[in-house]
Amino acid sequence: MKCRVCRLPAVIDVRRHNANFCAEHFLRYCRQQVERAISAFDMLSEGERALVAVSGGKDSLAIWDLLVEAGFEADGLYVGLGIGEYSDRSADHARAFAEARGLRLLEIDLRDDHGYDVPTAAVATKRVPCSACGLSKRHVFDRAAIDGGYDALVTGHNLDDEAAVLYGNVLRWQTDYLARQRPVLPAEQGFPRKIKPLVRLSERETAAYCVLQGIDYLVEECPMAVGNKHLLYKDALNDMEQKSPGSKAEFYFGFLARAVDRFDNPDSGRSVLGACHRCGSPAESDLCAFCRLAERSSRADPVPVEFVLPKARHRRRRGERSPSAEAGPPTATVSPQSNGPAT
Ligand code: Q46
Ligand code: ZN
Ligand code: ZN
Repeated sequence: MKCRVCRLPAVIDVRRHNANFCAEHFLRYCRQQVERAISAFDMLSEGERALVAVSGGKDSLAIWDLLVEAGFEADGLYVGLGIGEYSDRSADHARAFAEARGLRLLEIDLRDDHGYDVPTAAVATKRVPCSACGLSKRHVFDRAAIDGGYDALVTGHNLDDEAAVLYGNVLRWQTDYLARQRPVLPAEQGFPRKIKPLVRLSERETAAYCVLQGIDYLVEECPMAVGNKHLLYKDALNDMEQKSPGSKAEFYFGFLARAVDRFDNPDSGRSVLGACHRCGSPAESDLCAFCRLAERSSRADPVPVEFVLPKARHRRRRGERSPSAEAGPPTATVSPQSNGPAT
């Protein structure tokens, strides 16, 4: 197996491009894919400041690294979710990455700063943990990007994430979600611009990028992710990709090129929003959804993470594999591992 560019021994194959790369040219390929995404979708311009939502996993650390390498001013934001030891370990990886590179990492802790954590919110509001978590993260990231005067909020969603979300939205014909499933959402009504510069790279490629760049990311998945539908969709798409390389990219980029605009519906856009009386964020009523969740959850007794994990424990006891297993390691020489969804 030889590198497509220099003919030296390759360390990774990228089947959807029918290409193999040595370490140097694979890293160059990753940088080019990110630059192409940024310019093709007008994500970020020279001199603009970005805030990267950092989880300590491969995608968020890879995109932070790639943006800084590309010359952008990019700070990180880590949100402590209170998901037991998993959160402690993710914070360690995010901090170590920032410290080693002299980058600025902002930190917000749901328990310290808002009086609750994800397991407690899930029980107090009778939501599934990922729903309570997603709502919290979206609010905290949006708020921090606006308050910090950043030009864009960056998330580490990769091609696998976007194809899986698209698959789920199509399965249920969630037309409102389909209309908003774009790699860049402009700033509007008190929300920051949101960009996903990793959409041209697969999960396996961002993991390989980290391995080759010496980025020590958290491999472990969030314990709440086990059994969630996003991972099932990823599994289904991985099966297809293995038999027909390039399917995921065709599915996702074909949607962006030929279908997403068809879901535009002026009546289904965000209604004109007022401001939350408590935090000032855009809201449909007196309190925004986050403040309602925070108010209920901060009044509840703290719930240990184990309490909201029965399904995951049950699956592990039965010896089932995690649905996030990837389509196979890149090569014998680079063996990055998978972890949970982006950010
Ligand atoms: S949403 Fe769900 Fe993730 Fe939050 S609870 Fe874990 S798996 S971290 S991206
Ligand atoms: Zn090469
Ligand atoms: Zn609010």
